[in-house]
Amino acid sequence: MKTEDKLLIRALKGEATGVPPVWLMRQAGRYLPEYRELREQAGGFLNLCYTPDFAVEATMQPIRRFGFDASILFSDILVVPHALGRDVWFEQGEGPRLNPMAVGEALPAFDAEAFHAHLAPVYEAVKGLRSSLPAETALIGFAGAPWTLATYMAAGRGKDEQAAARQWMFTSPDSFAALIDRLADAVASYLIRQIDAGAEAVQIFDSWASALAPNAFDRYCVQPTKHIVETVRAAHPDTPILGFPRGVGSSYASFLKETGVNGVSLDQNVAPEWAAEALQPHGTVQGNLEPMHMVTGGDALLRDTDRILAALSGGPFVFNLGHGITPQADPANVEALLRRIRG
Ligand code: 1CP
Repeated sequence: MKTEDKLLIRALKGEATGVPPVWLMRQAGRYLPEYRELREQAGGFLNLCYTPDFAVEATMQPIRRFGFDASILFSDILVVPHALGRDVWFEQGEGPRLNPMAVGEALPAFDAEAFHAHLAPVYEAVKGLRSSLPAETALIGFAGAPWTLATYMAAGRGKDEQAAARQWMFTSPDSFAALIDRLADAVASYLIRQIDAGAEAVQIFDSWASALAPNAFDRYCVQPTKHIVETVRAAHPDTPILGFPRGVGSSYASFLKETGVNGVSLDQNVAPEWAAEALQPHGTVQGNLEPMHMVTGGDALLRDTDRILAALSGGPFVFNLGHGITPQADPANVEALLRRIRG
C-alpha cells in the first residue's frame, strides 16, 4: 500500500476517517512477555536500541499481537544525547542515567558525521522495518524535543530533572539557549535521516513541556519545535509531523498553530470536547485515553473510550493513550480497546 493511502497518514493529513487509526505510545515494552524475553536475550536496553535486528523485532511484537494501524520505531529519546557524546546508560529496574552537565557547560562543536555514524543502526532498523511490516501499517519515527532532552542532560536522570534545567535557564540564559538550539539542529537532522530511511511520519516528544512557564514555553518548546518542523519540511514536505507537548492544557492550541505541526498528541487531562472545538479545526488530534485503563479495564475503559470517540471521530483523529502504556498493563485490555474502536 502507498504511504498516502495508509489510515494513519490519511488522518494526519487532515481526513476524518470515521473509524480512527489506533496505536499506543510505548506499545512495545515490559507489559508484553515477548518483550521481556527479547530484552533478556539482548542483555540490556541499549543493546536493543542499537542492534537493528533486535529493534525491528521489538517494534514488530505489538503489531503481530494486536494489528495496530501504526508502528513506532523501537528506540529511546536518549540516543540523541548519547550520539552527541554524553554518557548514557540504563540502571536495571530504574531507568536511564546520564552524566549531568554543569550550568553553562557547552557541547563540543557538532560533528554531523560522528553523530549519524553513531545512529546508523537506528536508520538500518527503520529500513528493515519497511520491509517487515504488514503493507497497511504505517511506520512512525520519533525524537525527544530539545527541552525534554535538556532536562535529562542537565539532571542526569528522570527525577527532579526540570529543576536543574530551569535553574540553568535563568542563571545562564545564553548558554542554555545555545544548548537548546544545538539540540534542535541535531533533532531535525536525525528526523530527516529517519525519513530518508523509510519513516512515514514523525513524532516529537516534549514530555516535560508542562514545566515551562509561558515565556519559557515559547522560547524553549514552541520556537525550537517550529525550527525542527521547518527544517524537516524543507527536506520532506509531505511527511506528517506530530508534536506532544505533554501537559500544557490550553497552550496546545497556540503550540499547534505556531509550530506548524500537522497534529498534536494530547495527554489525558484535556477534555476531548474542548479539543474538538479548539484544536481539530487547525490540525489532527491524537489521544487521549487515561493509560490506567490498560491496567484496570472493565466498564470504565469502555465508557472513557466511547466519550473520546464521540467527541473526536467527526474530525481528523488518531486514537492513542494520553501517555505511554505502563508495565502493569494487561494485554487483554488492549484487545478490548481495539474491539471497541473498530467495532
Ligand atoms: O526495558 C526497559 O526497562 C526499558 C523501558 C523503556 C522502553 C520500552 C525505556 C526506558 N524506553 C523505552 C522505549 C521508548 N521510549 C520508545 C519506543 C517505542 C514505543 O513507544 O513502543 C519511545 C517512543 C520512548 C520515548 C521516551 N523515552 C520518552 C518520551 C515519551 C514519554 O514516555 O514521555 C522519554 C521521556 C524517555 C526516557 C525514558 N526511557 C526509558 C524510561 C523508563 C524513560 C523515562 C525516565 C524518567 O523520566 O524517569
